Amino acid sequence: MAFDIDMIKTVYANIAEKVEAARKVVGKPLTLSEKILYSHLWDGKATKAFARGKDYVDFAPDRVACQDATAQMALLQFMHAGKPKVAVPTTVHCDHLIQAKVGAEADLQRANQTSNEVFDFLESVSNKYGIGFWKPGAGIIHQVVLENYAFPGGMMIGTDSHTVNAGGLGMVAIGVGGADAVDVMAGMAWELKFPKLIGVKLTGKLSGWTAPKDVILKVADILTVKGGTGAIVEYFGEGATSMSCTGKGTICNMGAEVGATTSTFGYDASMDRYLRATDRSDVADAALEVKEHLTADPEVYANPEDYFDQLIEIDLSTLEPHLNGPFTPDLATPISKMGEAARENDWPINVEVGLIGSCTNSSYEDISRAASLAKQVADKNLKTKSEFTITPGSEQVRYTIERDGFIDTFNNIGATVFANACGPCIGMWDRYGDKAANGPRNTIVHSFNRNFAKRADGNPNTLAFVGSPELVTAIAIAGRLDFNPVTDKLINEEGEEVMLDEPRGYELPPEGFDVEDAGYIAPKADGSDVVVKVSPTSERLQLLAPFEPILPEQLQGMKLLIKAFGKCTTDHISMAGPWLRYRGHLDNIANNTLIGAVNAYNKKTNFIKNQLEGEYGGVPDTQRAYKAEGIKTIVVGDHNYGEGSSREHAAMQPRHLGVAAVLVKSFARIHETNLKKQGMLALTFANESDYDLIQEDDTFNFVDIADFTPEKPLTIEVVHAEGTKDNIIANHSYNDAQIGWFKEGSALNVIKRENA
Ligand code: MIC
Ligand code: SF4
Repeated sequence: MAFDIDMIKTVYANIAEKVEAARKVVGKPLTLSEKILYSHLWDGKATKAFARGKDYVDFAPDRVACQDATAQMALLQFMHAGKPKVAVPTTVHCDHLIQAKVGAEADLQRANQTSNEVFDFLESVSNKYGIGFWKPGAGIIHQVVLENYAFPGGMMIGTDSHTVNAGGLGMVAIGVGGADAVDVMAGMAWELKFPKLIGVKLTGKLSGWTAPKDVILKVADILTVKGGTGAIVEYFGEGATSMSCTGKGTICNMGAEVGATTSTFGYDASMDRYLRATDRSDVADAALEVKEHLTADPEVYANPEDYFDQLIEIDLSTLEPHLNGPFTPDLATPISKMGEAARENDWPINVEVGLIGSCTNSSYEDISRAASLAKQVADKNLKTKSEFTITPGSEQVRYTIERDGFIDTFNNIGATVFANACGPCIGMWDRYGDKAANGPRNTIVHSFNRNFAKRADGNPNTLAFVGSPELVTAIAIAGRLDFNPVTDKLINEEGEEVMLDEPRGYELPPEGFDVEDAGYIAPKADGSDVVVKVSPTSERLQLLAPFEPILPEQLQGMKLLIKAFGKCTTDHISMAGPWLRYRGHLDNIANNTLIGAVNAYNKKTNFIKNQLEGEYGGVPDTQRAYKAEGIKTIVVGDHNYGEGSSREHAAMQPRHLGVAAVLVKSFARIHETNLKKQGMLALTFANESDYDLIQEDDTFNFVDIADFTPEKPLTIEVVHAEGTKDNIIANHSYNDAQIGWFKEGSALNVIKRENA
């Protein structure tokens, strides 16, 4: 039986009426995305149509999920909300804090020792506030959510950007910062700008070496890392319905890499099969009864150009396997062109490690198809040239693939099976000990989703390419980046030329899924007597103190902290890997603030001018020096600033250290909201080229901040060292409520006051 089946049944009981009301106000047939959005309005049935990309709307999501690295900050904030229990079903998943080193068992044991304090904290907070707890080793949040909680037509939020994975089961699932999760857990409305809609029509059918992963690698090529910003991507067509539910999950998962708010697919038979295979026939039966509301109206998919803001068409029958990278997930190369591209760009051809699994690609289908290749190594007398690792997405998947012999098959090619956790995907891969920073230039291929510099192993000289698990396995066998399994032969141990047969697998386990201990711990019905312990001397956890409002007079005479050059993702602003250990301790983690950002004036990282002394130093130290003098600062950046993770640390750390404003060419959605929630100014250049006016010794005055109003740009007077001045116009997207967060110091301060 499914978790929270009553909640799901209530959603379905009201859906017909809500969709009908929406159709009336919108005045035309509806996309699936609109049906889900309009049936989750905080105010009940729709009474007016919303302008896409413009109107802020209050929603009522059905559930919340948090992972360990972000849950700490989310729950530390929730503890201030003054509520005895979470208002909607919520879960916490321990997955990010487990380092991959030798293999599942030993790594898990080590994590349980080193992060014991944090896991205990999360378990006790969960127990107190009625939150379901998935212990370390249970699996990666998004895989566990897909297997247990996602349901067609539902809406959820999660404190991780890949929450969008649940779109594979026809949800609108959105990644948010912890402060947004607090709103929903506290029983309040959750606000989102009504998204634009991008339609992706999939014609043809996948076959041979091409996998669902290649669809999203291609979409990333088309849309780039910011092309989906502010939009929901809705997939449809025969190529969509002929694909597995978990394959759809992969596509939705990596929608985060194009900046999309989320991605989704209409309900179809693959979802029915997946729900039943994961022991949720009750949800499948209930969904069947309302199935016309769980996909778009037929007119929409017949004439998509009339309903979507942008339309993309991909023919799966001609789609080639791709590898995207290095250093950015949208640099797509079809495998047939990889040899040429690698030579042109001087990418090392030799592949050192192939890594499969992660939240993106560890379905039974993925693993069984990859195993069918691994099996050929022995059958064809080959030798695997690269190292090979697997990180299963959940204990249920791991248990089942072990039972079915796939782990043995991988072991036969010398694989290492890591714990069911994020591990190498988030820099929790101890590949070089303490030598990562100066590691050798090398190439790896993986089936994860992100490949920013240092992301996997902390080595800035590792070039990571993203591909399907099948392609990664084939490349690991060949040991070469330019190996095209569709056309190329390998030489086996007998000196004979052999080709790999196309991968084959099973959509779902023929014998069904199985697991002994899935790793779930239910909370107490009444947790009021549970005491949450945080030691005042802990270096891992620190209770939060409310932020003081930033006053208009503090926004005069501000200094430039850093003008960031080029890509500045949340990994650059608040690095993961070794720093994950401080995710519950704001002051300690603040010591990594912006250390990955490139200083536009000298192209160095973590080396900026301290305007008080005239000396150069690290970003956190310099910022702490300004803070000691009571001087507020501003961070300047390029396009898509804050791309990547949902981690609100990237906003809270600068806030804690005294940064008051961030002025950039454009923002990634989650990060912009995170800055607003923490009571900061998130601004964009009205005129992008004004970025070039900013100089290293500048002082900033927010001349009209007293008149901070929606829709009205702010003027910043920039005073250069030699005394000349420029006036810069800064746009913002704050509405009245968000200006209220700024004025009161943070969104949490507002909640606290309202609940007092
Ligand atoms: C990621 O993939 O970058 C993460 C780690 O899962 C993050 C969350 C985090 O920083 O804790 C995300 O994607 O939101
Ligand atoms: Fe974990 Fe990587 Fe998935 Fe993020 S993308 S949840 S780090 S496996």
